[in-house]
Amino acid sequence: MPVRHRFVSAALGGLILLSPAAAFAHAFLKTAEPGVGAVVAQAPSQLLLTYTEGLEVRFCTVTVQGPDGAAVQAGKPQAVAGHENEMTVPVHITAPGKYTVTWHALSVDTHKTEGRFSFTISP
Ligand SMILES: [Cu+2]
Repeated sequence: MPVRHRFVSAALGGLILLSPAAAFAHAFLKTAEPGVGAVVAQAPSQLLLTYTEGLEVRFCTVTVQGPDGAAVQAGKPQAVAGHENEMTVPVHITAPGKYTVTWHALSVDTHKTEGRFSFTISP
């Protein structure tokens, strides 16, 4: 799928951006740990984000906002060896509450996407 998408992009250039089919080939969030909307008992030491397409991790950014609205200490996204659709982000979470993750991704076909989700650490 990603290979075919790259071929089509190369062939059609910017026109592919206008095609609804292209939307499926961009890097959208597929799953996350902690999960989207999940309530978990244990504060994670890292987030794992899995996308629908391969990522250029060094050009991806992830920020996390804590229950008080303050920024949570989060490290740079890290590539996951052998899983080009995934990245991990070290986080320092010390309190229960609702956390909001905002991500900007650059996929291997150079398309940018962004999104946001929340999870909750139960008291
Ligand atoms: Cu794309």
